[in-house]
Amino acid sequence: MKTVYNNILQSVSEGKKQLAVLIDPDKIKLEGLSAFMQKLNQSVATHVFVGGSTVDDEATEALVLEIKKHTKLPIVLFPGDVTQITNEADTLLFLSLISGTNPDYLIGKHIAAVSSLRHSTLEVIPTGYLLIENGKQTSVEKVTRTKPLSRQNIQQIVDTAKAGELLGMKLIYLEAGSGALHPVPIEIIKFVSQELSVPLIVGGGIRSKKQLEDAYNSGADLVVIGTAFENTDSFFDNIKKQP
Ligand code: 1GP
Repeated sequence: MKTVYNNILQSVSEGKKQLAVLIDPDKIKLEGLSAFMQKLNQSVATHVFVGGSTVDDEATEALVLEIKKHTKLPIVLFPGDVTQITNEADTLLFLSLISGTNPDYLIGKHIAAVSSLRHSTLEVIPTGYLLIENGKQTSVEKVTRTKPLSRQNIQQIVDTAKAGELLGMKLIYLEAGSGALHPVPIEIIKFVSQELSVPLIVGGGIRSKKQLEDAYNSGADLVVIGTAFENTDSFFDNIKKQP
């Protein structure tokens, strides 16, 4: 069902903040998935994102099939590469890395994806993806061979995000990078969210409830968290559904 985007818009209009738990097929062990998903279902998470920078070809589909057995939450592909596209998910973030100038990540990979998407039932959401400097080099930077935008140059970040919206992108994603030392600064989230009329996703390096709330209070509509769950699932204690 192609409703994930409309549901995001609906939540934004109702002032409901959204949370995606990112599962990287390279990092999760399928044996532990059932217990992990049980905690996820008891949390306020609204989406499951699946993806990683470097993933074996078949791993994404196998993981999505397994996740589906455990949750009714929408499964959204957040792919590092074309090989991670699978019809088994609900939705695909069709990412354009607009903070960089590598043509592969602006149009090349998209063309390569068309043969998988032409007859697909996936909901495809064009998404402007901006990598923001976080204090260390991240996998996205290495894999895409692009430089992140400087945290100091807020206007450039705002203009890049707005350019994405004007190009027709339906979501803008501010990314500090998985395992970032510092999440995207709140000033950047504030200025970007004030400029946009499409929903704003923020992720990378968020490891505490305070950082999560800071991102929401600054204007993030949907926050993505992955690494905080990887070594321990105790982070779920911070985001339990209230009875
Ligand atoms: C990475 O934004 C996501 O693409 C989540 O980052 O793994 O640091 O939570 P973390």
